[in-house]
Amino acid sequence: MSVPVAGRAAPGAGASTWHAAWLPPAAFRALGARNVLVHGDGPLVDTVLDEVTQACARHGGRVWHSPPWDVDADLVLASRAAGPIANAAAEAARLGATPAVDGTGDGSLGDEGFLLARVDGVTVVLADAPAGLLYGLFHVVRLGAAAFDDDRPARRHQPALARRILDHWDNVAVHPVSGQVERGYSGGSVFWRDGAARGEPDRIRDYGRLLAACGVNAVTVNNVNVHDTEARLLTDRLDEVAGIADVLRPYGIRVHLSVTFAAPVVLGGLPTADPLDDRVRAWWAEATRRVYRRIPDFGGYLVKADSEGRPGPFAYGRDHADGANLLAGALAPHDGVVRWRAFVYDHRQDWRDRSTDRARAAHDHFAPLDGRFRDNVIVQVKFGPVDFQPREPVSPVLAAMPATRLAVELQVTQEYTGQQRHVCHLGPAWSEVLRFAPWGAAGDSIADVITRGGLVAVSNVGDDPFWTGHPLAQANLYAFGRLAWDPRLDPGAILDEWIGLTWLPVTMGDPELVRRTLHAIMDDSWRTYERYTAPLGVGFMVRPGHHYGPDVDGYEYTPWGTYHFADRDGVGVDRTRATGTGFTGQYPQPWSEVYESLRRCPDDLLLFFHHVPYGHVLHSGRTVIQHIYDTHFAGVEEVAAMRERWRLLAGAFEPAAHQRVAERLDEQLRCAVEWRDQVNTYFFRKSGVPDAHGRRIH
Ligand code: GCW
Repeated sequence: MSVPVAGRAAPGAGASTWHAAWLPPAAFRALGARNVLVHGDGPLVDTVLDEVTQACARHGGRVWHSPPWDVDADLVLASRAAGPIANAAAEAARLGATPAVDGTGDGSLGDEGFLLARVDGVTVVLADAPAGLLYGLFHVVRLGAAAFDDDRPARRHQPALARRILDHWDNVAVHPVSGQVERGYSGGSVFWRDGAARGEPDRIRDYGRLLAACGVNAVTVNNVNVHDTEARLLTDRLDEVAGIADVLRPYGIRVHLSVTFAAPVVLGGLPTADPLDDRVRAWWAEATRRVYRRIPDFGGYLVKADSEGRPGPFAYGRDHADGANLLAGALAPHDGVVRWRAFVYDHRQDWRDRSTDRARAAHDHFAPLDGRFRDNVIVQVKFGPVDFQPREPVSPVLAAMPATRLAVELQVTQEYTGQQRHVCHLGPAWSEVLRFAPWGAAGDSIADVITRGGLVAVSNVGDDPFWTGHPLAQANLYAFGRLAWDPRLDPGAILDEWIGLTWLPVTMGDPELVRRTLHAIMDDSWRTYERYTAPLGVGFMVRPGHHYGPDVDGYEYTPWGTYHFADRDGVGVDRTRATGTGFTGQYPQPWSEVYESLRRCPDDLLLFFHHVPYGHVLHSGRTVIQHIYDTHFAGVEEVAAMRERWRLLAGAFEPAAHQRVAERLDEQLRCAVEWRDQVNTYFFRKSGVPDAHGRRIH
């Protein structure tokens, strides 16, 4: 039987109500059955030691931390700073592995890196800093028995990005519109409930542990829409933030806070929040000093300003650089950063005005400011120019600010990708973004662009027993962490890791069948979702407000700037320089030309960039209208097939997990049918063009 083991995942404690996700005790079997020597000291090394101790207690191995080391170790986890090990074989292994560190790069493993080597029958993990040892430990867990293969070559592992951050859109107080977690589909918040900190450190600790095991090293504990209660986390409610920081620290995770730009007014009683006002500057400096006094390793602030009604520098005639630099100045003495979101656009647009283009907004606002931001400002850019749609081009802002630290923001919470009721495995989508080369194949990729800023995502976690509502949505969280650690990883291989860690063969049965089935359901599920929703990159067509399910014209005549412009002749948004909004001009070559050209524009983004007649022939050889019909029929069939596949696994899992996914697949199919019928009917009625295959359209 293959089971994601229920029960408390963290070492030591008894059973609880949430699942172990990708760290069930059985995942530690290979490591826990061995003799393990841990060499080094400090809080994170203690975490390593705890983990190993629990694993060995469970699986029959033994652990040593201090002399006498009368052991033939199978695994040595050693901090290099701790010096020689007074055990001949372990020391020989340590020394044997060392040249592989010294021989490459700058001879250092950095703050978070580690070396994994196999020397004379001993597996060795070396690190220069305790966090590296922790990541090395989790890598050994990930490898399982393979970590002990004699032919394993020595390999250094270092994260490509130093900042790997999850933002929680969690409210402290339940908000009348957005609830406890804005765009949350996994129950309540793991941090807050009904206006107060939940005070459940076990669960937060388990969360931190899961995050560390996939590489995440920072968490923002409250929503970017900072309401009145949440604003006070910065001042008189700072203890609650510190409490969370204390619990996450042993897993190498730093805490960040979303703050309101109006804080000096709403919290400090000043008459202004003008970034150039000395009183305002002094207020932020003092507030920040207090934060660091209480949380010395505090990560920094996250700000949504002049966006969707949030306060910002515009009210004082200042720009985003003035605003961001104000907070950066307060944070700089403490080595903190401010992440300033580039998600700025006019949400009170007139739909009649074809010249305003929401896609242009971030670049229009931010590109001219390149070079003006202080060093500890990170401009955080949503991956696409509009808003986390299933398919968007990569934001041109990412190619327009070479003198600014940039981070990409992804959305793990599935606001626009099925709200964790639909299987939509996003690893492949994110991988495309990270590999995108804005200056052409020979130039840097997005992963290179964000080296100094990092990768950020909106978390999909809540207090749901499966953490993510849909048990298979855990894979998105895992994939985010792994891609942030190494953006070149293959998303299929990441999914395979997650499957191997999470769905463990516990007694009997056919783990390979489970693995194959999960791949068959998940690998292409993002494209399946795309097929039955808005076509060819045009986006939205979701129900306004909650954003679930189809409503083709739901946003068409609204102020939000998310239109498709379908009429009887054609569909799509003309964003060309020649005849449209000029958005294509925000890209460098070659994309500026590729997107501008009707002939060269990739099919999957055609309607994002061009308004075309229904009879326009795609590269695929099909007309746009026939593509719409075909993909919508195909998408539904694919979901039906997913559901069948899952059904075949009944009995292979703990019933609760199987049932939860089964119910959601029922809903996904219902919803996909709804999408298919509304979209196909809408375009049939608009265009009058029948389906070439005569299928039923209403
Ligand atoms: O997509 C929109 C969401 C809002 C969110 C906003 C943002 C937190 O619908 O709920 O607000 O993006 O990213 O700020």
